[in-house]
Amino acid sequence: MAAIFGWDTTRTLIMGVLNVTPDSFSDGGNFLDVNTAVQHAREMARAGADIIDIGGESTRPGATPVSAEEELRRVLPVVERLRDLVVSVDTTKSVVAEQALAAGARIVNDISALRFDPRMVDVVRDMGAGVVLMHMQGAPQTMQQSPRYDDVVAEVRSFLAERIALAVSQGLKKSQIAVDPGIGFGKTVEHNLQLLARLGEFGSLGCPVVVGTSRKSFLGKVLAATGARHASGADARLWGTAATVAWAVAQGARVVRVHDVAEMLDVVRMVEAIRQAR
Ligand code: HH2
Repeated sequence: MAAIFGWDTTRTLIMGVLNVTPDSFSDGGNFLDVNTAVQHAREMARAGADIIDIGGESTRPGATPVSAEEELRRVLPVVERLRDLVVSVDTTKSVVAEQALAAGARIVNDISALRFDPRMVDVVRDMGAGVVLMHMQGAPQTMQQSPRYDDVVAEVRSFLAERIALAVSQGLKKSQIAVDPGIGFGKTVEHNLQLLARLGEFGSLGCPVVVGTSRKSFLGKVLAATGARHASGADARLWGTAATVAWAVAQGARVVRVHDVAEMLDVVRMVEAIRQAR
């Protein structure tokens, strides 16, 4: 049986998104209050989320960076109240990761793949946490200005292979690591589509693949270009998300990071049922 962050499962795991930020692109401002955030996390868990991914800094293109103090102020009180759930902390700062892990989080979701903070690898190793290594070209402030690749799939794949090797050379076990192609992080619509189309090529990295397409802007752009009925509304992002989640699971994604947990759970379980019948 294949392992994800050290736990044995053949199921695809659902990572429910909880942004305790004022400015995240889809749920910004909704969960700044601790009680509201905790309640939403519990609703996602009841709806079927295996992991609750808590972020205190928006990574949307052009977002304002926040200090470690502010990120901790947003994230810690929520993590502390969810000790009974599996929590990942979406951060690039080692001090935030360290304190969140001490407060009960079990996974670090690092969109910089351990690059932005040299101490992050030590924290993950010393605290025995799981870690998601995600690809991003550039930094959130500038990443969408003119993303460029010769072969996006080959370049993202070789970046992730290097980051896995670095992490292992610093003492992490491969079983602690998952990888993520970073949909929307320094990528055009076409780059995102190519990464999804060839997602199966990431399987040979030997780590579970995480995919986050949920409600991202490329969905609306693709649908608008086809003249689809819901192209510019929230529905486009929901049904577009469903299509990409189904595709990603069929191509071997082991974890899907989503906002709409109940809906995407149905999508994931349906794809798994079809796969089992094969
Ligand atoms: N996407 C976002 C944030 N963190 N982490 C991983 N591993 N993969 C992703 O695709 C990913 C991520 C962006 O989405 P969201 O958290 O909804 O928005 P914001 O960054 O504005 O808070």
